[in-house]
Amino acid sequence: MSIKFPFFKKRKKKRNISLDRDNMPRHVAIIMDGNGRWAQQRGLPRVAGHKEGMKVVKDTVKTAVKHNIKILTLYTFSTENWRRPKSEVDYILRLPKEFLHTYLPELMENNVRIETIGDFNGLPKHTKEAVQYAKDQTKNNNGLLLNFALNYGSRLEIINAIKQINQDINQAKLSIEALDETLFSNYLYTNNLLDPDLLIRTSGEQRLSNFLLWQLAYTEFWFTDVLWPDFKEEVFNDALHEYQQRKRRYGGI
Ligand code: V0D
Repeated sequence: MSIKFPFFKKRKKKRNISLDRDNMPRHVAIIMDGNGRWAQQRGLPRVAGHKEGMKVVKDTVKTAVKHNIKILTLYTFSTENWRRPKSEVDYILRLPKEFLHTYLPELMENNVRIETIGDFNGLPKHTKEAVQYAKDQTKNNNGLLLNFALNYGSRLEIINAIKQINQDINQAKLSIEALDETLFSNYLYTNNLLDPDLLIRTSGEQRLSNFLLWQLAYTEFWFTDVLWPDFKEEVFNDALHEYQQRKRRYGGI
């Protein structure tokens, strides 16, 4: 017979969710929203939230490595973000260098490869140099692909694909009859990446904000009110658990 001690019971039930290692999403994409709000709630400047969010990026990468996720795509800077106050934009565009200065050795140890999608050439020189260095250093790693969407916008990505396709047709490198979904995908920044299995957006907003419009056609979406700086491992695990539940349900039909 078991005796219960209700007074000793923790009020908050400890989450003990089990994850199926064989049923992980291969590619997870995240819109890391709520950094500015997190800071403002604490009476801190918005940039303090971005800095805290950067640390959470590192923790999230570690969790992804642990779960053997193949690709993690993070929406770090959208083409719309240029409209923010210049001081905030300047601060954000220095974060890659700071991040890599602190964490590149750890990323190397974890066999992480860094890549980017977006208009890389539209970034300031100092940002490009820091990120290019990390790409070069990690190019032979074959663990997690850590894919930063930097100066990324999905509609522009699609328009650029169309322009490139048109050019290839004019130069007789491609015939319009050959154009299908697979071929079109190859003209996007994400060519040779498989589409995301799971999209996460933090901070309560439930929209795509010009992120991976083509690539998310069949992706599971998961939204949380948690602000990005509070996106701890347990929250990520909740998302992965929910993903696995949905997959199981479909599998049953
Ligand atoms: C600010 C929350 C890491 C979102 C995370 C330039 C907004 C912190 C990087 C990073 C940003 C990018 C490339 C790279 C290594 C690190 C980063 C930006 C913003 C935009 F190779 N965090 N982070 N980049 N934030």
